[in-house]
Amino acid sequence: MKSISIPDLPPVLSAATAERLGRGFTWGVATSAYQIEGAVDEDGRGPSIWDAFARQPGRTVNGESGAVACDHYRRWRDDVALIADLGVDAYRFSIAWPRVQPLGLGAFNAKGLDFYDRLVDGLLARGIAPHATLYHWDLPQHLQDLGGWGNRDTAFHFAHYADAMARRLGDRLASLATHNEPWCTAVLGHEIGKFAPGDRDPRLAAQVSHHLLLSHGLAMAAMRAGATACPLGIVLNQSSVTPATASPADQAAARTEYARFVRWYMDPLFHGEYPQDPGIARHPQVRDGDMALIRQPMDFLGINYYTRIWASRGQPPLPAPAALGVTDMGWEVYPDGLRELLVGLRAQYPGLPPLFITENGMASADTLAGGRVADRQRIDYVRAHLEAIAAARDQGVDVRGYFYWSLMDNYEWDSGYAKRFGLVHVDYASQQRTLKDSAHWYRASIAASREAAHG
Ligand code: IFM
Repeated sequence: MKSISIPDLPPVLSAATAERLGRGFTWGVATSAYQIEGAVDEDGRGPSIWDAFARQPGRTVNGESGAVACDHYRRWRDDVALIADLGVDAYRFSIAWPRVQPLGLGAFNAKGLDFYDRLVDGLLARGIAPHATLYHWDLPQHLQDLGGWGNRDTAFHFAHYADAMARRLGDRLASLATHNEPWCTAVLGHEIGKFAPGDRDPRLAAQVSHHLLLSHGLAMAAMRAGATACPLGIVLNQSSVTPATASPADQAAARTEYARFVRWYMDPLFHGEYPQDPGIARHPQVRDGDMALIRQPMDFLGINYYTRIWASRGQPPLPAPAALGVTDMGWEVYPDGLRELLVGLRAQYPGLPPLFITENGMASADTLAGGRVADRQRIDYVRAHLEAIAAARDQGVDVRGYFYWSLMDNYEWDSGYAKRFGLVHVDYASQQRTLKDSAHWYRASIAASREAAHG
């Protein structure tokens, strides 16, 4: 990768912030399988719910799918070199379940398994720690045909798949997470219909959320029984919640939103029960023993944070004042929400395992001009969120690392390819990768931070 010097690159992360992040802080970048791999019909991969969903008219912008995406399945060697060039410690990726077990049950696919073996070995050969996630939304279509996450059996199939992957890769992984953002699977996929499989059924969504948590518990039990060597955990998307006004009604709305978004997953995982909130009407069917299975010791918790939630009752939430602007997704930039969230979690869940910010980043309408992408807003965004993490650490929160979302521009689900989250720009016609200014800044900041922390 050609390194160019950027004349007016903003100053790197301050030495003071780097010292507060600590010596062993993990610097990483993240992606997921369906968003980058492409090659959906190659080497025996089975169809996933996202292949089917993207084919339905009107579901995604311009009908775009992950069929080609960043062609990472074929270009993975170059992409590993790109990751190494950024100077990060770690890379977070997901395993495509339908690539390694095309039907989601029964036979595994040797070529799919070999792909992840090669990827993990390639990362290790360059000194990059591989952090894998087992489920980042690409359910094998065959399981969907059998009822998907609405069918309790899917949780047991997932545990079997998890156990197989842990046996295959666990000796070389730096961590293994069961799910990425189960709230998105349950709510966006089954209540709002924005994501695959596109259902609009709140009762089903509540049951799906329970089956996802159950599948996490079953998978953890299976992987522990198999003496998996690497740390095990889960990745949740979370936000702080701000009431639109100080009125009791808005305060109550904020409590309900927090219960729906954060506590709905955290309480079962750490307290063994679902939250009771007057604003939550639907509860899933839970069988004896389920909650004990869900509540199991974890070695780490991954948190994905992008923005805060505004809550109000009776009228639509106020538009956020957005002092620091909004991203190309229309999401308010609010770094202090990350600090607030983390400090709250520490108080509410004693015994929390070490935390990693497994995703944080922003989409911007980046353009490549003269070999350069000047994405100053992204640099400001990352810096501010790293400072928020340092502030949370000052308040006693054990945050051990940060993964920028995303390594490179990729398929942003129903938004297609228009939303660019990457540190690296991708020209989809040529598959040319170009480091944005933020990538140069991230690399320089990591180097400076290591020096400061060790100094
Ligand atoms: O691209 C997604 C990712 O797949 C999950 N977390 C949020 C990102 C940005 O929307």
